[in-house]
Amino acid sequence: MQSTDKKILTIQDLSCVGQCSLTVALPILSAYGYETCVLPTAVLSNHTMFKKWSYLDLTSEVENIYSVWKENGFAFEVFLLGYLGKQSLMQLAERAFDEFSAEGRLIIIDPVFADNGKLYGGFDMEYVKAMAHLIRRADIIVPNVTEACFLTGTEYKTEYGREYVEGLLDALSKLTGATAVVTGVELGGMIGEAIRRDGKTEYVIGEKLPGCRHGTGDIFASVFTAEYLSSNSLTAAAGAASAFVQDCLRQTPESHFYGTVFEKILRAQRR
Ligand code: PXL
Repeated sequence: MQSTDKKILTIQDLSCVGQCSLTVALPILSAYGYETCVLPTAVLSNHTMFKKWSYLDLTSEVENIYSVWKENGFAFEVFLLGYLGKQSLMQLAERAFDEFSAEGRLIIIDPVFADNGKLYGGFDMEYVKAMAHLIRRADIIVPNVTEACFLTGTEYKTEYGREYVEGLLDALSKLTGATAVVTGVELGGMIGEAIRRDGKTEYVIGEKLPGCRHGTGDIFASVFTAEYLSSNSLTAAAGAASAFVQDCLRQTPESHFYGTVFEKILRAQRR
């Protein structure tokens, strides 16, 4: 099977405005040539970094969707999880792994609940605990440093060295056998990923651009997934995804405060 013959199911929210979750994953994975199926966990007016948002939880509809999927016999080779929003959806995600997996399936989980040392609006430690349980089902996890700290009960720091990062990776590997790709690792004025697979650590570190923008984690996870499926190399996929995010940040004007402009970079790749 060619990598682009793999069918991806991405499970995350649909934020109508804000360039995150499904409105990022769907165009990116599709542009890379993957048939991308979606399971929306919730519909929000916009993401939760705006002052206000509406929220429609889709837990009950997911049950309906699953029963029809069963009848239609659907199965997916790849699962990419992002923002789930509620613990009930974690249980439903586990059911999707059990009921709709094709042979050789791969599970990539981006825990999506915190950044910059803080939980996103609407999350609490119960959710974090449940996510620490869910990630044991993953093949690859892509938490940022804040999420890795919450998941492992490690103190969040803004200044640290490799020892601290190694400690985080050790703690993650006690929670899950998954390969860990920790994003937003800052070392010596640079930024990138720390990757732990089978006890070995690798770093993919590059230039740190000024400012920080919403949605970069979702862009990273989508590009990383697509690149990993085609290259089978964690470091190549992390490097390509970081470079993509950096290109997006360079295209994002100061005035575009609520998200990251990724569309122009996707379009440029087509030329
Ligand atoms: O980008 C992560 C994300 C996804 N979905 C929703 C969010 C956030 C981050 O705040 O609010 C709804």
